[in-house]
Amino acid sequence: MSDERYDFIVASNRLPVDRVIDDDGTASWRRSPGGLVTALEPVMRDADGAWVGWGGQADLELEPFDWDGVRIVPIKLSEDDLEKFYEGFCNDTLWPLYHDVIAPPHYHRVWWDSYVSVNQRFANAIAAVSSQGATVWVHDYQLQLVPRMLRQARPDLTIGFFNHIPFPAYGIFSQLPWRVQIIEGLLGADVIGFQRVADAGNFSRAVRRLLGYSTKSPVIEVPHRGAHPARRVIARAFPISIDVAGFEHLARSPEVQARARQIREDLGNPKTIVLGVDRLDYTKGIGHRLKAFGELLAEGRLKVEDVTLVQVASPSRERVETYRQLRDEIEQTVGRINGDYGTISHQAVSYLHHGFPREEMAALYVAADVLLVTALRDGMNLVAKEYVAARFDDDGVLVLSEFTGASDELRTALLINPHDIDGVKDAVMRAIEMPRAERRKRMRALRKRVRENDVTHWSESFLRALAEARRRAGETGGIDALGELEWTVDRAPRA
Ligand code: GDG
Repeated sequence: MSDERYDFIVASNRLPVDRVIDDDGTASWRRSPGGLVTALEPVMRDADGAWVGWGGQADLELEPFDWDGVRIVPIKLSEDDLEKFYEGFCNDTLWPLYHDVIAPPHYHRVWWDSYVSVNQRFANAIAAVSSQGATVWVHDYQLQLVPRMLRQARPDLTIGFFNHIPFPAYGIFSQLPWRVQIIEGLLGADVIGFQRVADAGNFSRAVRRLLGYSTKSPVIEVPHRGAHPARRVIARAFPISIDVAGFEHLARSPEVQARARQIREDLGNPKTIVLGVDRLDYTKGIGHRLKAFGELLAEGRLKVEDVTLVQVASPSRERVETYRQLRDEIEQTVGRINGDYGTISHQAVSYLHHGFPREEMAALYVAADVLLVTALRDGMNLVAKEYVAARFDDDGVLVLSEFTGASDELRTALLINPHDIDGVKDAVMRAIEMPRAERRKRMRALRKRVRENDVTHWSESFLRALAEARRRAGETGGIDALGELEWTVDRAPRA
């Protein structure tokens, strides 16, 4: 590895680029879709940044390289790491635990050992590329031990952590056999960001209960221990968002508009298109949504000629058994509904189990009269925000689960409790029958809210809090780098 050092480092389980093999067999890198890349790209370029993460293929050993002005530092994960760290501890222990045990979490000590060793690998790689006094931003539940490991190796660094998924209430979190290690791992950061105020509250409570530290929102006092001086850690909400202007721009394009018209035609010109877009994940409540829709058809409140439910269920974590079972259940339900209510010319549910380009997603949002989000627990839910961003015509109705982080902001959506199937059915009917004036009023309020907090605003506020934390800590190392970063953030274009 070269000895180049960087002032700003982002670490996430996946790199912001995907490795693609062209027809002639040569490998190249393509920007992966996703808001995080968009949010951090300007900051990364201006602040001389590096991104540390896994390249998406097992056993791939690659040297760091430059990609579009960003230094990419690939971390190798073996087949064994994937099985124990990624599919095991991340996706079958932490994911269900942090989503209110909707599915049972599995606790295996060998998975935990792998989690520790992969986190250490990330921490070592970050430490190796960080210049003196650099700022490091670590992302998500796969890397919760990194902040502490990094602080031990490099006390000169300023460390931020953002949790993209919920942080559960103490009664649930306390199941985790390694709960103290996780809390201590996170407390290595200067600023810990969560999606919702409630998530930050749950974290602070876990700190009080498990470690007895005093907390006064948003400050957690970490006492002096051994060679480590007392510190203050900030834990608070920074609700993530999307590239609002970019999404609206896409939705306005003539191609996307034409495609939206085509989609409606291809579906047999129903009066109403109801849309669901989710990774095929048990947290998204796809089964609850289908149940409500099926009952509305069974009761004759909806007619298959009038309404189509388009459900995009993008493939996810297909090597994890719970996800395989979920797919079978969902597809059986879809088959049953279509068998019972479909006609030769009209399908009740148009079910799509594949990923689509962003343009197609935008066209679906433009075509959909109602977007149905029934997540049983969701850190934020960006799909809801994308739908709002795409509706520059101030039309369309958002039906939104109150168990999403987005529901804290998007108060003029039709808010639902997805466990209350009758309530979901009534909300769907209300959305379908809503007069144009009410649709416009609600959508305008939603759009105002989403525009106020776009993804640039999100990353700026997090990095500002991090810079502030460093200033307060009174550290001397890296002050110059900090000044530069702040300047960059202030200058970052607003969408
Ligand atoms: C986690 C948290 C939090 C989906 N299918 C396709 C596609 N997508 C895009 C959507 C959206 C994104 O994926 C999904 O984001 P969500 O927020 O809805 O959900 P998670 O994947 O579970 O994300 C979540 C998020 O992190 C950010 O912090 O909000 O709570 O669970 O952007 O549009 N995009 C394309 N084709 C698809 O088929 N191009």
